[in-house]
Amino acid sequence: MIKANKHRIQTYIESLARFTATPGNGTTRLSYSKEDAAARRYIKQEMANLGLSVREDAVGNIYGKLEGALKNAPAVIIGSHFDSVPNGGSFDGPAGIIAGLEVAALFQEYGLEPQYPLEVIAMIEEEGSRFGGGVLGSRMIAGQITPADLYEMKDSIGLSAAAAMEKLGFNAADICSARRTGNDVKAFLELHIEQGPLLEEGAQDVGIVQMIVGMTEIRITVRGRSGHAGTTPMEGRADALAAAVSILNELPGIASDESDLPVLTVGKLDVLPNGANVIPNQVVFTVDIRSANSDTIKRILRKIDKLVADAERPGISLSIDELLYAEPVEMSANIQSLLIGNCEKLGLRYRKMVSGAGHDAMIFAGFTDTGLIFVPSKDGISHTPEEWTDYAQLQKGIEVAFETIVQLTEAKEKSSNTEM
Ligand code: HGY
Ligand code: MN
Ligand code: MN
Repeated sequence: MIKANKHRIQTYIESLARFTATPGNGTTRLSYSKEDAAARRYIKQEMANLGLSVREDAVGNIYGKLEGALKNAPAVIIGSHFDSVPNGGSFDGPAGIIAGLEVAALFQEYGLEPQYPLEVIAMIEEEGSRFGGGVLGSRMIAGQITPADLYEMKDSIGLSAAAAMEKLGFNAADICSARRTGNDVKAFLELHIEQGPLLEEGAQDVGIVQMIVGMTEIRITVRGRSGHAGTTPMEGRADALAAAVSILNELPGIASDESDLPVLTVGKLDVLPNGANVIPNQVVFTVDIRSANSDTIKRILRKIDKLVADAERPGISLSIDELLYAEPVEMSANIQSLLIGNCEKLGLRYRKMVSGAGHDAMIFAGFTDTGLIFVPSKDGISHTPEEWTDYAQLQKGIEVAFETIVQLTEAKEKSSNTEM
């Protein structure tokens, strides 16, 4: 059995973790930031060191390709994202990119030639931390985003995604050239940390994801009238925060009233002009809703629409923008069975599971055979600097990914030209 190189895996993870805007306080690596640019240079260099042909698409996704024996054949892609949440961990995203790098390294070390080309991918803006919504790199690959969308998406200082990518030499107008389809992608495999407690609690090595829950992210803007905190009577105020609180108070109950345990999170909230002695004239907050049942999500959205309508009053106006909507999506049964067979072949404990977290895999599943495997997260935590996966565990997950990529690319040993 071919063993992955634990030391190399650890070096990759620790090297990527260096590219953060908050050293000592987790990974903060926003898309198209200077930390992105530094991480990008490192990833491209490591791909080149592995003998992969390296390119970036028009919007900044990075590819490293190992040509296959079959010319112009659809590729098998493995990878994940290299952006992060603010003060996140070292493994969320990078674990999947490093799985791709390590698989490519093993192909080279053991003289394996894929029949179908192998592509390692590192995608931007899966978290949506800079421009909202999320899975943006993969949605651009899937053709779900237009150049106009990229001019409309703004970061916290009002810079558009189009302008931000241009600073790194990418070009929103050329987004169509980033498009991939089932004609040129045979399969996509993502390895990711579980970001939950189940594998650790069950002492399993690998999670085989059957489906990813549906999710939506909306942004609610409440507009009022600012004024002096001391001289404006309470009567007649158009206090945007007071109106927002009337909605915020009701949101948790809307989710808990549902029977199938959806989750609802208000993760971002901005109060403007944010002065202690100024009545707020604008409040903007996000609502992240997830469920395995899309009817539940739609029912919750309707209830929020009503809450927003009821919050209208003199001087107060409200609007809702949808930043992301993704239906629940099944992972490929074929790839699930390959993954299970490889866990059994390697003597690894596994469990089938549902992903409550979103991943680029949910977008690739819309146009190609897609698989997603999890490795355990210590104490089930993620999106914090304390996020951790033992390197021995990451190594096991990568060995399952390696065996599966060998099958998907129909790799053969170069010398004897025999099947693996
Ligand atoms: O939000 C998520 O589920 C993922 O971490 N982007
Ligand atoms: Mn994440
Ligand atoms: Mn992730």
